[in-house]
Amino acid sequence: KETLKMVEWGSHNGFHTILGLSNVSFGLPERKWVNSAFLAMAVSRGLTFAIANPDSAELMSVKYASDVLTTRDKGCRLYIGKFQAPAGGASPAERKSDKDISIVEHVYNSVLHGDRDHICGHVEKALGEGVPPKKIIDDHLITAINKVGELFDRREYFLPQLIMSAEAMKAAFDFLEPHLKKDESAGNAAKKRKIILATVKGDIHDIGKNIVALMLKNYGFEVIDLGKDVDAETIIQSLKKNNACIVGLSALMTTTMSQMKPIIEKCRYAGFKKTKYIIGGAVVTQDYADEIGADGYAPDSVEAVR
Ligand code: B1M
Repeated sequence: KETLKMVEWGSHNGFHTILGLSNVSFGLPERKWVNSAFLAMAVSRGLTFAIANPDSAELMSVKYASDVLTTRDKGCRLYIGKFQAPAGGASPAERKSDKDISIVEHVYNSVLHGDRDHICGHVEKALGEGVPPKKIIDDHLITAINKVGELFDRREYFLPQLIMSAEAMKAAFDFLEPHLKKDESAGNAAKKRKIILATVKGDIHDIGKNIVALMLKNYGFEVIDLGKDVDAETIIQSLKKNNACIVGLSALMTTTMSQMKPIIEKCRYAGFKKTKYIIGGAVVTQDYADEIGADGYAPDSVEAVR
């Protein structure tokens, strides 16, 4: 208890602490369990270093798990690296050396490995080499996030990796947005048409919806993006305020696509009967759009513009 108090005092007062663990279990059988418990308790009080046996699997497992819980292991990279099944599709061993791959492969890999810090540099270089922004999105960013989805499906990737890949993807989109706007040649027909976009209530997937927004803007639509997890009331308020002629809804999950029907019904009930309602998202189909009385369905962003 006194030792733990001291560790806590050190961490609150700006000192690093180092602790030999094993005396605590002296004279006991199966000492590794007591040592591991003591390590976890000390880490929770802010211990910096431990003198411990790195060959003890139990102790090292506690160390990896504690580093997750204290956020020393950002994005759980080390924890997942340690415990992920060796078949992991993107394990470091399978990676080609950095110098052997093209710039667009770097872009792809940055999404695959959730590398938010370097993706924009790679995207910038790819643009510099003349790769069109739309091609970077379609052929490299989207294919990469789909690969991430596949690995997640196979339980070779885990939620933190999904999140980091999504964040890398977002950084790349934000970077590409002004470049896409330069492509505006085809966009005049739609100029000044307003469209409200939203991912439906209960659903926080917004990568696809953001791509659709980007593409619509590129083609001259004025996009009012209400974001994700959006309820019918928010959409109705936005319709009242903005007089948009189209509402676009996105849903990525079987559990949330059912939100689309009541949202459309509520908007119509609120008086927006002439408004067109279009829907999309990986789980949505033309049949479903017909079934819920949507005016349109688009499987991808290009079709959404059309
Ligand atoms: Co999640 N997730 N996720 N996820 N995620 C899926 C969708 C899932 C299929 C993965 C899986 O389990 N196999 C699964 C849903 C299963 C189902 O219902 N069928 C799933 C799950 C279960 C979950 C959680 C519940 C996981 C959990 O917590 N246990 C949780 C959900 C939380 C919630 O929403 N309440 C969750 C969370 C997340 C992250 C936060 C980690 C992250 C999202 C980050 C973000 O979006 N900011 C994430 C991701 C990245 C995925 C996958 C891997 C990729 C989705 C994606 O961005 N695809 C996905 C697996 C997969 O798809 N293989 C998965 C790329 C994107 C470009 O495609 O969105 O389809 P898409 O958009 C396309 C078209 O569909 C179309 O155009 C776009 C461009 O071509 N389109 C429209 C889209 N919207 C449109 C609207 C239109 C027109 C066209 O008109 C308006």
